[in-house]
Amino acid sequence: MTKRRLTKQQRLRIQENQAKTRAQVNAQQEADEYLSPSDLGPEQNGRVIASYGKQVDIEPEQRTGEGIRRCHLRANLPTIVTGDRVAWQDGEHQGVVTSQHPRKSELCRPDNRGKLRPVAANIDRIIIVIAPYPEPHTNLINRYLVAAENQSIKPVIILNKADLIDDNNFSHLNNMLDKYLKLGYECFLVSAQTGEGVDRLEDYLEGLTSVFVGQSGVGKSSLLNTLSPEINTAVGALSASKAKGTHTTTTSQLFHLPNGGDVIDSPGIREFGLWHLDAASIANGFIEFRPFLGNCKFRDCQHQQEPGCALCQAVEDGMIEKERFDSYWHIVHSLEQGQ
Ligand SMILES: Nc1nc2c(ncn2[C@@H]2O[C@H](COP(=O)(O)OP(=O)(O)O)[C@@H](O)[C@H]2O)c(=O)[nH]1
Ligand SMILES: [Mg+2]
Ligand SMILES: [Zn+2]
Repeated sequence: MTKRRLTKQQRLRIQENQAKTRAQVNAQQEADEYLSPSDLGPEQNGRVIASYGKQVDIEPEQRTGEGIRRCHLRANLPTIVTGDRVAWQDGEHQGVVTSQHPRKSELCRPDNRGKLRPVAANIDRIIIVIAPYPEPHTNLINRYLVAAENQSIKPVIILNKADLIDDNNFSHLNNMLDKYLKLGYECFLVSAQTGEGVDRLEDYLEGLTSVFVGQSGVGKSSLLNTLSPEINTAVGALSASKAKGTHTTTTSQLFHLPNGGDVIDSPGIREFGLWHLDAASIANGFIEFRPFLGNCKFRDCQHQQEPGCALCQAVEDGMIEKERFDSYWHIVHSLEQGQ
């Protein structure tokens, strides 16, 4: 077959047609956007279960998994993210989000320029998953805790792979969890493999919106899969489409657990906690430091060996564990080195 070359005129006509099609699509979108309120259904409340930048999927309130509608966003709305509660109106082709309800909490991460941007909203718990293997590092756990505390979202520690606890690692893990329990953190023991503790975890998650974070290999995928098999399939597809650069990718998705409770998940959220924080925020994220912060002799105290440092004194008096104070320093230094 001979390859047909297009004349200049034919090429122009094709371009013209493409431009026309694009204009029609844009006009339809604009028409949708400027539908008068009378063309739209009554205002109702809903929750964003996926966000695609200029569009979102909304689930009507009280209708779990039903009546999900793609909506565009009225101009001048603040950034709308997965988990947001909004007012919206349904339309013929699409709905319209008309306002955002106040957020209870937000999970933010820095963008390319270092400015914090919300990636998910209205989260009740950050579930930090650890396991006997890969061995849990307290510095990493503390870093997740600090990140959660700075976003004012309650962190919980889950030790997964309980089936791998043996005589060799028992006392180390027990001591570690004991210290976190004494600081007031809730801890759970589960095994995604044997199902041990999973019922208790399901009960705990009921009525809450949670995110799961933690080092690679601790069993986040396995746990989420045990709780709701749809999550990993969807999140896997999400990261695959991101790798391909598909532009309809959502930043995160909200999933309902069969027994009640919601999980917001995305590859980006699983990495939460490894982002930059300044020294003051890090100190503030060590909850037992809080009563002493602001009591140092020098207002700009670096809590090193300055005279009159309230934190150093608290460590000396046994009010703050030396290990946590050292960990504070470790995190400050590692972040200074951009890690
Ligand atoms: N023994 C045991 N292995 C587990 C458990 N949960 C997950 N694993 C294994 O740990 C590895 C990492 O799990 P994965 O879910 O991919 O971890 P993720 O990187 O945190 O998502 C896999 O080989 C899992 O089969 C568990 O409760 N017990
Ligand atoms: Mg995984
Ligand atoms: Zn100080």
